Parts: sequence; structure tokens; C-alpha cells
Amino acid sequence: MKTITTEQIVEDLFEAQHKVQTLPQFAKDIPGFDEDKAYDVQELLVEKQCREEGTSVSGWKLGLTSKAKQQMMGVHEPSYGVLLKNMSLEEGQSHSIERFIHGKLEPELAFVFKEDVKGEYITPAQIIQSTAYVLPAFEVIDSRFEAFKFTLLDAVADNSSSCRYILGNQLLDPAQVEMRLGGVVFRKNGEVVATSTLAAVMGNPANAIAWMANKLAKRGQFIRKGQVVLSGAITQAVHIEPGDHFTASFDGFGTIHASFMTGE
Ligand code: OOG
Ligand code: MG
Repeated sequence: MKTITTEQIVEDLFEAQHKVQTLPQFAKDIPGFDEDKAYDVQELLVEKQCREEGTSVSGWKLGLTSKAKQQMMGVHEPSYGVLLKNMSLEEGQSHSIERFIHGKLEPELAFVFKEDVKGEYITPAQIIQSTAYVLPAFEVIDSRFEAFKFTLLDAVADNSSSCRYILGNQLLDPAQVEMRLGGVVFRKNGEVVATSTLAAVMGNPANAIAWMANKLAKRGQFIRKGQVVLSGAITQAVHIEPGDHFTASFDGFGTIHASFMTGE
């Protein structure tokens, strides 16, 4: 068994991100490392990123909210992480993969909030009511762990593999969106790599956001007015290689695009 402090884990994860290199999973080797401690690491890691990268929090993301993702990662519970302003990339552009260790792309539904959502018994209906608009999004996830393998607790400490996010420009009123049967077609270089519907995310993406709001309350946190929240991937995640062009078509919204290349 190792003796490793929370501060050391934060340092190691921060360094892995900045040196674009992996590190071994650790959670199983630390006696007593539980979900609360994993979220403590996440919080301190995010504080360090804000301080040292001169950025700030823009919102939240859910992870592992669909069966496709849970099966892919062998983890059977959702998690959340924090989004930072410097993780945001422009839609429709070509982006460098230089800073990714082994990035993967996922189509998600993003919610942008028009008011704070605070409390312990938040319902999906309250989430819909507090949302200014929803829009299609891509998330680039990048685990700091070797071979993209981890337990739930490792991934939580690693800010749920947060790396970058790309918001589409098609905004819709959440009350007008078919949150269950709304289809999504995910393509890589023109080929369909996955198809799904929004119900893949815990029956309805608003359920996932409500789950997170209630989880946040237990840690004295909440969703703030103006923040963006990603629902968690609607399909499996797909590895990004330089030269790749991805699209995700969302029923009722249209299509979002992202390309990736080497170089800065
Ligand atoms: C954990 C983060 C998962 C999602 O949308 O499911 C995630 C991971 O799979 O690396 O962002
Ligand atoms: Mg995701």
C-alpha cells in the first residue's frame, strides 16, 4: 500500500495534463480513498488549474450517464466534473491534438442556465425550467491514466477526464425538445460510428442534470446562472486522430462539426 497525500495526487494529475503524459491509476492502492476524497482531489485540481492557467469555471459536465459509456469504461455509475473557460473550443474549426494525451470525442447535449439551481431535491422539471436554452455539443475527453483505464474514483479525481468542449450554435428552448426520442447520428470522416437517441442519457438528459444538481448540493455546490452543463455522452466515445473530421447531427437542431490536426 502506498502512502500518498491528496496534495501529491493533485500535483501528479496537474503535471500529467501539462506534460501531456499518463500516470498509473492510484485509487485502489490508497486505503480509505472514497468518493468524497476523490471529489476533494477534483476540487483542488480545478482550483490549481484556475490559479496557474489564469482561467475560471464555466460550468459542469456529467460523465458515464449512458450505458454505451458505462460499458465502454467498465464503470457503472455516473460522475461529474468541472468545465473551465480555457477548455472551450470554437465549433466548425480545426483544432490541434498536440495537448491531448489520447483524446476521444463524444456528442452531448449542453444546457445553459438562466438562474441558479440550488437545493437537495431538484427535479428534472426544475432543470428544464431553469434552463435558458439547450444546444448540441462535443466533448473532448482525455484521461490522464495509462491506456485510458481507471476506476470511478480515479476518473472523478481526474476531473472526469475533462479536456475540451465545443458548443454548437443551434439554441433551442428545452421545453420544445424531444428529450427522449430525439435522434443523434455521430460520424467520423463521413462514416457513421454511432447512432442513439437522447434517452440514452439516463432516460432523458434532464434526469442526468438533476442527478448532478442533487449530488452537488451534498458538497455545498450548485449550478450557477450562465453556466453550461454537459449531459454526458449520448453515444460511445471515439478516438481522435489527426486529420479526422467529425459531425454529429441532432434531430431538430442540425449538425455540429469539428476537425483535428497536428501542430499548434
Ligand atoms: C470519464 C468521463 C466520461 C462522458 O460523457 O461519459 C464522460 C471517461 O469516460 O473518461 O465525459
Ligand atoms: Mg463527456
